[in-house]
Amino acid sequence: MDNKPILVTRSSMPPLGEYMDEISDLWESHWLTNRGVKHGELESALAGYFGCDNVSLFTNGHAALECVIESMGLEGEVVTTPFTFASTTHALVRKGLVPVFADIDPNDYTLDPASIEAAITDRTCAIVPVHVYGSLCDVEAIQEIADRHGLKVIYDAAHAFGVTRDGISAACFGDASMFSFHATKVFNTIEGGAVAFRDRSLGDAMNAWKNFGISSDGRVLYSGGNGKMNEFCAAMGLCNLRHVDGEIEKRSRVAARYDELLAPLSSLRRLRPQAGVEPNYAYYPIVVGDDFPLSRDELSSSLKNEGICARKYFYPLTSDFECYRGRFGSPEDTPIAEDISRRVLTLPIYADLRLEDVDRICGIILTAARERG
Ligand code: T4K
Repeated sequence: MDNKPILVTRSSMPPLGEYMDEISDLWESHWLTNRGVKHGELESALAGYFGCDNVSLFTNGHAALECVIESMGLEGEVVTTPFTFASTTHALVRKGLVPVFADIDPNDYTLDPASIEAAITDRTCAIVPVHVYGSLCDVEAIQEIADRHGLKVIYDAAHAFGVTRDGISAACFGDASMFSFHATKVFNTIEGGAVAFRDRSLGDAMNAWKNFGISSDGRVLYSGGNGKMNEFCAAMGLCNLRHVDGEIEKRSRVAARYDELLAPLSSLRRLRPQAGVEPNYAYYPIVVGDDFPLSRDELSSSLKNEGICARKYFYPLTSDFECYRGRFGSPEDTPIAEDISRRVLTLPIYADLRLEDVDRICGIILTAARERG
């Protein structure tokens, strides 16, 4: 067994020949971007995969999130989670909205509906929950709250590609869902993202926004940006989409091995299955309990010393970022999120991670616990 460093994830890539075949016609057409053929094919293929009517592609997930927020014309406060990647909070602030942080559920780390309800004021215009690690939010409770208060729901579904509940894709909940197709995600287009959305008219606004605000009849309607996915990224997506279910299946075997080997360590909390949810095994988070002999940071260092790059996704809370400190409440306002972010470590997981490497990672954790315990 070699002891090469193992990073937290590794991009899935199609066979090289398949990608070469997919891009070869670009050398005929010389059409490289601006809603090309591959772009159209990928939008249709994703709508089919998600089982939803409307999908709009973007250069990346963050641009997609900013665009859908702006296209909905939101103003005021948005109830959201601080337990997320920087992008979620940044998108709200950059669009002139005020994030109001609600707390998370200690079991699946998604927004707690009761905490959402408590954060709503007469200035609230929307809820932006995150399907963290691919765990689905309580979509029914959130929709019920949104309907009662007349709020939009935009899911940050960056982690939730391929996740279904009772056979329904994560893409089908709320008014819109943003997906990231970054290289580190379960499904990637190198860089890329998409919005799946309910109201077809939102598509016209988003299409204009991502092309400098220019509408299909040539009028300039918005001070838009440039968020167009290019043909090489769309081609990567077409190839990766053919393999993504197999990649998720391989990830499930990696997760099952972690589950088996870490089960004796009751002080390391693992993700629990959610009723009716088919997960995508995007991340493998463990939450280090008080009764574990090492702290989260000590465990992270023990792994790093052996070349294993686990990551503290998501620490610190976005409410504790230097650029936001004191502006939108404080981490103490969301004590569960604060506690989890200080204890969580995401272990390496990707489709081609060898089971013997999982054995090695778990061996390091078990040895560290035994030596300290
Ligand atoms: N909302 C949420 C909840 C998100 O998690 C994200 C992105 C977004 C929104 C925004 O979506 P995008 O605009 O990115 O589409 C990474 C990703 O850059 C970021 O996309 C992702 N979330 C975040 C959770 O993770 P870093 O700074 O941790 O990435 P980095 O460069 O350290 O890479 C992590 C590991 O991935 C490396 O150790 C090795 C592997 N890797 C990385 C790259 C760049 C590869 O195997 N291939 C690669 O090309 O942020």
